This record gives sequence, structure tokens and C-alpha cells, in this order.
Amino acid sequence: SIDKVIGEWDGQLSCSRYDEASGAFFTIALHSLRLGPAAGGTRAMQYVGHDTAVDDATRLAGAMTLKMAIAGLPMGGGKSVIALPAPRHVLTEGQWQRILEIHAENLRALNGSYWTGPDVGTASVDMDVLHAAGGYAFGRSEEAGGPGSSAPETAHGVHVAIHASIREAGFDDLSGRRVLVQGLGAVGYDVAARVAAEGAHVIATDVDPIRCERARTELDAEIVAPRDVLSTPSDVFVPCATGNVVDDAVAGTLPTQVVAGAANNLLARATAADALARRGVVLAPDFVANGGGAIHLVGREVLGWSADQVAAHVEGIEGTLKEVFDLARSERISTEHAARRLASERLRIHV
Ligand code: NAI
Ligand code: PHE
Ligand code: K
Repeated sequence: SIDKVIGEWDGQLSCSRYDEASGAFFTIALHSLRLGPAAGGTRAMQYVGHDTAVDDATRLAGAMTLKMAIAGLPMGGGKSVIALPAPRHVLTEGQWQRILEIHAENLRALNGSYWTGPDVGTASVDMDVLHAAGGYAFGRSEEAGGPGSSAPETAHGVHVAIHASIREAGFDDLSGRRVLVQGLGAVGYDVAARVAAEGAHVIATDVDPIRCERARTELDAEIVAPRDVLSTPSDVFVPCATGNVVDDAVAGTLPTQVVAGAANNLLARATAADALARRGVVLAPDFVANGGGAIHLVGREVLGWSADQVAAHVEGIEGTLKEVFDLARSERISTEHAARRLASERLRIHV
């Protein structure tokens, strides 16, 4: 229930709204404003109920707080979820524009204490609309004067994270290694192309058969069915679809050596990281590995960085992961706990 979701949440503010005309339910969670205004993308998809939408937004907002803190960015964590009345691709243009209009009104009401950006189900063109309507939105298209999508720098960062993680697992390059990519969207496809160029054997899956076919023909990828992904052996597993993929049971069996991807809230519970650690699987915590998008948006739009400066900071994910791996090893804790500890130290210092 919503009472339980909010009752167990440690964030600052959560607000929700239902729009009868579009049938969309909006929920915005501001997890922390300690380091700066809350920031985090707008996720638009279908949910089984409004409480699950609130649950997703509050937990994703918490992950944004950690992401900003560990990346050294002067922002807090927030997230918007729009629970759609039908799958995104089924909505008419008129319905979607109505939804964006309402969302812009929500953003205006928060008056800059929350900045949104693209996430699953939204893109730069939607940020153009939100911004033009007075909403606080990062990631507008270059044509509209923005820095463009966050996905390429997210993919860059995931690629850096894969390399840092395979070294921790004891191998130096990806040549001939089995790299399993779940989700061939804006980030996943880009990562798959990067590792294919390094000689990896790409294994890929997506619920969209057109995306699979493209990976098969362009990247020579082996395609597996979405339901088989967690039992397919790999050297590196790269989750780039949605979250809650690895629960304790999956963590006990996932046939891989390394997990490094973009999916926010990959772990259903932090304890799944312990189960991976017990089996010697190297996990790059999601909020470290996928920080490239936040670095791009906040770097370009708040800190005035150039594209080169953004790229250099994204390369810094390697050093951050090395710190995480060293702390996990010396304290005998999971990499997830180590990364949370490093992020919360930064949050404490900046009170
Ligand atoms: P996207 O929406 O472009 O791609 C997601 C892909 O996953 C789609 O092709 C979709 O068909 C596929 N998919 C969905 N459910 C699936 C399933 N059960 N099995 C296989 N494939 C499935 O999203 P994007 O931007 O590539 O993001 C991917 C993930 O990375 C999301 O979890 C997002 O929150 C996270 N992320 C994205 C960032 C960005 O800058 N775009 C930054 C940080 C995290
Ligand atoms: N949604 C992306 C993420 O989870 C990109 C983003 C970052 C959007 C920061 C808004 C603000 O990191
Ligand atoms: K998107």
C-alpha cells in the first residue's frame, strides 16, 4: 500500500497527482536536497498500480541521491514516474502532449527544487517540450539549445565500469569473452557496440525483436530470449533494461563473473550484493557505473563543462570503482555496501 511505501521511505518529499483526462498518474519523489536541488529523470511506463509507481519513484530517487554524491555533483536525488494508461507506443500524440503539459505544471509547482531529465519512456524531445512550458528539465536536444541525450555518456561510463570490473575479476581484455547485454535501448545498444568493437562475443536480448535483429546483423550478436537471460552463461553481464532484476535467489545462481550495467536499482534488495560477493562475482554498483548520464547533464547544464570535460569526469568512474573495490576487499563487505558507505560519507561532510 502507499502507506507502507511512504512509511518506510527515508526521503524528504513525495507528491502525486492523477489526471482524469489522460488517465495518467504522476508521482515525484525528492529524496534529498542536501547537496543541491533534487535531480533525476522522468520515467513513463505502465505500472500494475499507483502504489507500485510511488514505490518505484521513491526508490529511484534514493538511488539518484547516491549517484550524485559519489560522482561529486552538487545535486540531490529525485525522480518522476508517470504511470501511463497504456503502453507508451500506443498513446496518441495528443494524449502524450497532454501528459507532458500536466508534468510541466508539476515541475513549475516545485519551482526548481527538482530538475528532471530523460529516463525510460522519455527522450530529449520531451525535455524540449517540458522546458518550453516552463518546466525545470535537463537534457534538451541540441536543436533546442540543450546538451542532448544523456545516453551516450552513460554508455561511455558503463564501458569504463566494465573494464574496471573485469580487471578486479582478474582478466585484462574482452577479446573472445562472452558479454551478455540485457536491453538494447539507447544505452545498451551503445555498450554492445563498444564491446563488440573490442572483440567480445556479444550475447543480447530485448523484448523488442527489431532491436535484437539489428544487434544480430550489425554486431554479430547471439540473441537469447528475455526469459533466458538469467540462466545464460557469460563472463560479463550488462543489465541495461529496467531494475529489480537481481534478487537474492538470482544472485545465488547468475552464471557470470562480472555484473556491470546501466539499469537503475538492479538489485531487488541490497542483500543480493552479499550473495554475489560470496560467489566471487564482481559487482559494479549501479549508481556508480551509470553515473555518466548525470555527469553529462549536470556537468553541461549546471557546472558549464565542455563535452571534453564531461568525458574526462566520466573516465573518473574507473578511479571511483577502484576505491569501492578496495574498500569492499579490506572491510570484507559487498561492493554495494562499500559504495553506499563512500556516498554517505560525502553526504555527511556536506551537511
Ligand atoms: P531505453 O528505454 O532506451 O532502453 C531500454 C531497453 O530495454 C528497451 O529497448 C526495452 O525494449 C528493453 N527492455 C525492457 N524490458 C526488458 C526485458 N524484460 N528484457 C529485455 N529487454 C527489455 O532506456 P535507456 O535510456 O537505454 O536506459 C536503460 C536503463 O539504464 C534504465 O534502467 C535507465 O534507468 C538506466 N539509466 C539510463 C541512463 C541514461 O542516461 N539513459 C542513465 C542512468 C541509468
Ligand atoms: N535518468 C538518468 C539517470 O538515471 C539520467 C538523468 C540524470 C536524468 C540526472 C536527470 C538527472 O541517471
Ligand atoms: K529514453
